[in-house]
Amino acid sequence: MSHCFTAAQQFTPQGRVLDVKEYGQGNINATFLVTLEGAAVKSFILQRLNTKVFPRPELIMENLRTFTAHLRGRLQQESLPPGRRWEVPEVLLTAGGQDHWFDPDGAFWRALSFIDQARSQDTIQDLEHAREVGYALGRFHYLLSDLPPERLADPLPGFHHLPRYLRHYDQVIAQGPGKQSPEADWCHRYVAARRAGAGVLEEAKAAGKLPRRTIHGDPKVNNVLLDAASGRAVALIDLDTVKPGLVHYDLGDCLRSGCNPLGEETGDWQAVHFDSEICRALLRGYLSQARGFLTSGDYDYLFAAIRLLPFELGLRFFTDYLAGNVYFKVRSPEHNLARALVQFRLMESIELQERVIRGIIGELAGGEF
Ligand code: ADP
Ligand code: GN1
Ligand code: MG
Repeated sequence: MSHCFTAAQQFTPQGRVLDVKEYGQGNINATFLVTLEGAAVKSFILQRLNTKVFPRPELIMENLRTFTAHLRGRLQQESLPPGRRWEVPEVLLTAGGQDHWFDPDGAFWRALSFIDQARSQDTIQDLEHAREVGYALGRFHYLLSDLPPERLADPLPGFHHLPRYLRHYDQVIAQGPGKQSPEADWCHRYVAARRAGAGVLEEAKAAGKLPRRTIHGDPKVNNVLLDAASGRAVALIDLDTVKPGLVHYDLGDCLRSGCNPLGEETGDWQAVHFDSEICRALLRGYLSQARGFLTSGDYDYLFAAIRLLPFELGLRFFTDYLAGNVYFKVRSPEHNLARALVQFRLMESIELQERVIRGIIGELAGGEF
C-alpha cells in the first residue's frame, strides 16, 4: 500500500482523497479504488504497474492512447440496441498533464476512469452470462478489427508464444533437479507428453494462414464488466496486453477461463472440467459480433486454440513455480503448482470432449444458432 495515497492525489484535480482501498484479484499489477469527496466524479481506479513484467510501461500508455481513441471514434459511428451501453476506460492525467507518476521508490502509477454501475465475476454464473462474456470479446475485436495491429507497440514480447514458454521451461529445468513431489512429477510427465504439436498456432501464423490482428491478450471472465442491473456486458477492461496477436489467443484464453466452472483458483483440481454448454453459449455471443471478419481458416484453428491455451497457462504457472514464483503473485510457495494442475486438468477434459467441441464449432461456423 505504500505511496498509494500520495499517488492517488496526483490524479485528483478536484476534491479530496477520502479513501484508497485494494481492489480486484489480479495476478500481476496492484489495483486500488480511490474514493473522493467534494468532486463531481466520486471514484477512479489507480494502478501500480508491475515493471518486472512490463519493463516498458510507457509502451502500454502509448497503446492505450492509440486504441482507446480508435474505439471512441468507432463508437461515435455505431449505435447500440436500446438497453445496451459500451464503455471504454479513460486515462486520467496528473496536474502536470502526465499519464503516469513515479513514486519516490521508482514505481509506475497510472489512473483510469471508473466504470460505474458495473460488476465483475470470477466465474460464469449461467449461460446468459457466458453469452455476454463472448459478446464482450467479439465486440472488442469487432471495434478494433480496422485498427492495423502495426500501429501498436509490443509491451510484452513473447506473450502467448507457446514454443518460447517451452524453451523457458527447458532452461529452468536445466538449472538443477528442482522441486520434487508426486504433483510436480505428474506435471513434468504431462508437459513431456504434449509438447509435440504445441507450435501449431505459431506455425500457422508464420505461414500466413492466420492473420495478425489487434487483440486483448487477457480476456478472462473477470475482465468483462457487466451492468449491475441488467447483467449485460458493458466493458472489457485490463487493457495492458492489447497488442498485435492472434484472435485465437483471446478465444482460447476466454474459453479456458469461462468454461471452467470451478475457476482457476480452485483447490480441487481433480474435479476440474470443461463445460461444453458454456463453450457453445460463449462462442454464440462472440460470433454475434465477430462473424463478419473471421475467415474459414480462423475456424479451422479454433479447436487447437481451445486446447492449447490452458496448456500454455498451466506451463507458465508450473515454470514459475519451478523458478521460485518470480512472475505471478502467490499466496503460498505451492500456489503456482496448484494453478498449473487446474489448467492441465482442464486441457485433459477438453481432449476427452474433442468431438463434441469440434461439433459445436462446426455448427456455429455453419451459421446454426
Ligand atoms: P489486474 O491486472 O490486476 O487484473 P484489472 O485492470 O483487471 O487489474 O483491475 C482489477 C479489478 O478492478 C477488475 O476486475 C475490476 O473489478 C476493477 N476495475 C478495473 N478497472 C476498472 C474500471 N475502469 N472501472 C471499474 N472497475 C474496474
Ligand atoms: C495474469 O493480471 P491478470 O491477473 O489479469 C496474466 C494472464 C493470465 C492470468 C491468469 C500479463 O492476468 O496472462 O492468463 O494472470 N497476465 C500477464 O489468471 O501475464
Ligand atoms: Mg484483471
